[in-house]
Amino acid sequence: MAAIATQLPIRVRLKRMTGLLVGLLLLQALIFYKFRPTEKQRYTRKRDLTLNNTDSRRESEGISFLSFLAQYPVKIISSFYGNSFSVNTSYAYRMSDTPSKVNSSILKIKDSVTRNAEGLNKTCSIQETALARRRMVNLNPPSWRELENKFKDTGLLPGGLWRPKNCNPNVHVAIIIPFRGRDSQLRVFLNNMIPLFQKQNLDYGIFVVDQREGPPFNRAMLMNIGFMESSKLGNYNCFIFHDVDLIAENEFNIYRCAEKPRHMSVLIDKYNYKVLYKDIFGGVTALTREHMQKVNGFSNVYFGWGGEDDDMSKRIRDKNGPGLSSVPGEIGRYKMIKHQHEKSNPINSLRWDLLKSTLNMWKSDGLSSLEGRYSILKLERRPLYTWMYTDVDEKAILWDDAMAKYRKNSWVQYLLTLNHTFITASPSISDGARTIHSIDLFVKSPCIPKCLSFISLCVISICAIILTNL
Ligand code: UDH
Ligand code: MN
Repeated sequence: MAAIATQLPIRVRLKRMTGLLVGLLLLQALIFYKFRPTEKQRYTRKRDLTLNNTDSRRESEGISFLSFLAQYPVKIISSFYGNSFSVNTSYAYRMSDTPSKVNSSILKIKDSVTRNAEGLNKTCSIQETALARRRMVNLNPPSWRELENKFKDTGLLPGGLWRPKNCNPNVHVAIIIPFRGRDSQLRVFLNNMIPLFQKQNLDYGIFVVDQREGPPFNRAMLMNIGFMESSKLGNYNCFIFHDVDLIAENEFNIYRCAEKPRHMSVLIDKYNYKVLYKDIFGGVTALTREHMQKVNGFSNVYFGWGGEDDDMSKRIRDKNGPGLSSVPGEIGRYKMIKHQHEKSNPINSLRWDLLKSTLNMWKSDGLSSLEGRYSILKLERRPLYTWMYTDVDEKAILWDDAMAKYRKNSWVQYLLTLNHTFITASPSISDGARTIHSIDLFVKSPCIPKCLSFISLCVISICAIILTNL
């Protein structure tokens, strides 16, 4: 075969090879599509879990089942007391592998700024002549060492808190940054924004709410968490929710709250300094404690990109809501640090449906449904900001009754089975004296799709090597 092939002109051989390679790739795509793993196959089944129960009365109450499950590292998020599990049903469980909560009250620090006599009586004001309408922004990220050196003599307190010395502020501003894996953007943000906050004579603290890896990013819930947790650390009365990649260009954009919730990032360079749509409320927004309480904060159910800001816009514009205001465009000018779209923040395909329910759901979804659905894994007073490392319990949020109508949605299903374990209880066999339940515990096995693509790539490469030798 090889001998015949070498006699063929090179052009014919190349043509033949490309044809075959394309054919093989198509075949691979076909095989991949045909044999793609089903949801069940993506899980490894643990067969050792069989429950032989002899106490059928307790069994029917579900008690033995629960105590049996207690041996395993799973946390039950749906109870099924009373409702026997003798039918084929799937329940979602979450591994309870999160470290214990941090007691944030021990980290509370006192106001350690000593003001002079004059400062004690004077309320803080802003020296407008010092402000620039077009400031120079520097989008190159400095190192952490450079940053800490730059600000070390500005009177920052641990955790990045700062207060003016010569006056008595009546507004206490918490800057809340929803965050995950954008270290260099955070450095650019601090480098540009700390000088602005200090120039504006703000009494402020910066809180970076960092979502632990796992479920898709949940920007709005992180902002709720920042609101709750920063309130435990200081008496903040104005909350500015701030994307880490937005840098203010006009120093007259004062970081204070207004009578109505305020949209601050009105014109962004990425969108050619155009307002994207009416009533937009994303990017940088300022709300007082009262505003937040009145609308029950942000929604917690928006995992992935999109929708959460429009949900808040609807909450505040509701007929009994506090209303929406925005700074004039010329003042609300921002640069967005260039970035890619993260895989861990996929577009939320459920967002349009969720937005239709905002006005029915807001009372039960928000600050009032936050408790017990997140944990603060670490809380650190870093030199330039307070770091809140947070774990969001997506199963607990999505298993809420209010979300029941969306349970069949593929996005919700994906989130509920993500990286976690679920259990199938198969029909029980009862011989009168004892009931046998066979319970399958499925643990996600990420290997199957990966192995498949690896194997098919190997096959393609081997074929290609053989073909080039034809
Ligand atoms: N974020 C992270 N890590 C992530 C994803 C998001 O820290 O992996 C934070 C970060 O603060 C970021 C913010 O969430 O600035 C918003 O995410 P994004 O920068 O990916 O969003 P994008 O720039 O959207 O695409 C800006 C809003 C545009 C229009 C509003 C439509 N409703
Ligand atoms: Mn962005």
